[in-house]
Amino acid sequence: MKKHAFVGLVAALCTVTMLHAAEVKIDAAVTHQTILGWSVNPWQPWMTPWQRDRLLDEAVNELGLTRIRYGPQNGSRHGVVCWEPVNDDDDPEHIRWAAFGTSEVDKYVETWIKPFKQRVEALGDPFTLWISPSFFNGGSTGRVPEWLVRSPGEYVEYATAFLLHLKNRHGIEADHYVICNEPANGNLFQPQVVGRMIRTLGPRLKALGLKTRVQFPDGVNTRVSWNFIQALKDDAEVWPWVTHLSYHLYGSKDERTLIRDFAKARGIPTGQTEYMSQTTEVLYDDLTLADASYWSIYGWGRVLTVNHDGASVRRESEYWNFRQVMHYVRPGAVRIEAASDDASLRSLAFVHKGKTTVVLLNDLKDSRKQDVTVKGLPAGRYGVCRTVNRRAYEELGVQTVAADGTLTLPVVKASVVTVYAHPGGNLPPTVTGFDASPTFLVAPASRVVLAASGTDPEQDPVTFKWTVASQPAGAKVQLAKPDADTTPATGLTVPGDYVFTVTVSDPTHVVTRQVKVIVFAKNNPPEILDLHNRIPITVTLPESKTLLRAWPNDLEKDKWTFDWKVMKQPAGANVVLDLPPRAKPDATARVATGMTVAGDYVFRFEVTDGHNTVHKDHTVTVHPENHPPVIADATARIDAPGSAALSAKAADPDGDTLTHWWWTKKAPAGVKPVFDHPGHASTRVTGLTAAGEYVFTVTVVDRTKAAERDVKLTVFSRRGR
Ligand SMILES: [Ca+2]
Ligand SMILES: [Ca+2]
Ligand SMILES: [Ca+2]
Ligand SMILES: [Ca+2]
Repeated sequence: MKKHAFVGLVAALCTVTMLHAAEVKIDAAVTHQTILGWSVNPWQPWMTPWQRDRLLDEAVNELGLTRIRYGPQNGSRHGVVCWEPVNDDDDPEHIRWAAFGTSEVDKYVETWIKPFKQRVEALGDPFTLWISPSFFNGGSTGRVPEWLVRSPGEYVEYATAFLLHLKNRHGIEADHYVICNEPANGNLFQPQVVGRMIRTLGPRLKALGLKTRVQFPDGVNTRVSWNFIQALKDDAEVWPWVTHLSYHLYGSKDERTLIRDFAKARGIPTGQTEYMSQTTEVLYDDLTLADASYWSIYGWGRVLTVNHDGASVRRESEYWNFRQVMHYVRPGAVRIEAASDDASLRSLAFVHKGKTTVVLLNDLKDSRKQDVTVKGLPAGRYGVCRTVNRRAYEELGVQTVAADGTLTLPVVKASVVTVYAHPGGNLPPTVTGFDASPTFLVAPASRVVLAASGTDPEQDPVTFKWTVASQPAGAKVQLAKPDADTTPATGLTVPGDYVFTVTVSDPTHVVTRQVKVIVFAKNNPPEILDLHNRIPITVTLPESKTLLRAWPNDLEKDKWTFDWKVMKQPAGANVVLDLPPRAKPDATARVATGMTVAGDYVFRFEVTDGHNTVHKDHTVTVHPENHPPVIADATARIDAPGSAALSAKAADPDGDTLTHWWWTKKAPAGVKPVFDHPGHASTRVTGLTAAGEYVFTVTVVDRTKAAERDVKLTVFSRRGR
């Protein structure tokens, strides 16, 4: 009986194996998009330089990111300098640099862009940068100021000043510029506004000698993006400047193939540029349905987290999955056909510099353990590695593909397997973990456990050695098992920084990593990580309220309590702070009302963890009621054939800085008048090449309000004269 049962089991296993043997056919003759960049928008205001380095080593060298998203600061965040908080002056053709928040940009460039770029280029890959400003009416960025949205001249100054500062001060040129992050999603950037900005920005970028071109439209989802593309598809003045079609995925994902086909017809790459719920499924769909060339991590979401301890960085759920693609598929790689005959096993293949990489994604709900035969591989040696259930990746050894181009691999459920061309020789081991637990100590605690892990492409034995690199004077750290991957470290008895080195070796290489543990002398006070007001950001009477927001964090996770205080308000004002409607009772946000008098209001956010109390003050300035500019006169006078002089006289009752924008409201069919200085009170307009009625409009804008005046001009044909 027993014997028969055993035979039966073997037979069943064989049947299972037979049934579940998928085949993936690689066809390098069928090529799709070229991969151009893996993007991220680095941001971690609380990290230390040590953590920044650790984060970027992981993000660039290991995960494989190559591209940064960054944008001008808008809003009123405590301690953050905005890019152009008020219009710099009355001339969009003149940059008054003192009015721009260059220090914030400098800090960002030094903290993130330069060290990131240096790491990408050290790998021999192209670094790329895209700029994306946000103007959410209800968000922390605040609604776009009137002078910025009503004058393409001012908008273009805002954008080009940013790009020029990056280039002239830091030698960094952005590759792409987005007019507005998620246009029409709770902001004023409808398709015609975006179109107007592109038409003005494009020629200016060229005139300034900038290589930056427009990324469009970065809609909140594929439907919105497609609608923007459709709205501007016939605008011949827009498309010469657009070099990247992009979309987010919040909502409809169904228009990816439409965007792909439109982009293909115009020879433009596509990209998925933001989504907070990234998975391998989304990555696969973006690469295969949209033919995405650019793909983005939002923030460090789902890949890496900087802990608040000043020393450690944590890998998140999708880190290892995405590494299976990004680490191996580098900018320049061309996606080629990789057809799987099993819907539960998705496959991707790429060719780069003559080398083929294959990724098998066996991590759908209905995926199962099976042998997979890959056909069509160029003969040669291949490294095979995988991650299972999002755990640290492991090398599975080197395989040789013979002239038949076939490789059969056992593939387990919930795994992502990468087959990469082995460069020959012997490769060093990869360190897949080097961490302390806990990640920090508060005296008198004095013990941590250090743990490292590694994997070797040739499956050489990997050995570990832990040493103490530095410790505070007077400390005598002991490592219980320094030759093991994991060892307790005791004797961290003196507050300060402890740095441990782990040496990870195969028989021919030595790789080192460092782990820092900070021992704090006593409990840490809470940190106020964010403090700002919004809705509106800038309060102008008769508006008299705003929303205050704060975000504290406590390192030891002590229970904290907070208090808001009004520290200062103008005489006659009577500010009241209330919990926002529908907010949870313990929410930190407050609605401030009763700001009925112009002047500065100072709000204090105070937080205590029972041991320490800290606070930050935030000033909200309430501006007096604003009166729109008054246009006293506007004239047009023909001064030469096909040319006219336009002039406006405007004043502001409050003495605000005014900016002008001249545009053509009406012209005979086919005529495109050109303004010398559309942003000046007086400008010449040329190109009035046909007889007929022209209407030129001047828009004059102060801080929050605009006035407009039409000027009519009739051009007669010579015969008519
Ligand atoms: Ca300006
Ligand atoms: Ca200016
Ligand atoms: Ca090795
Ligand atoms: Ca005014």
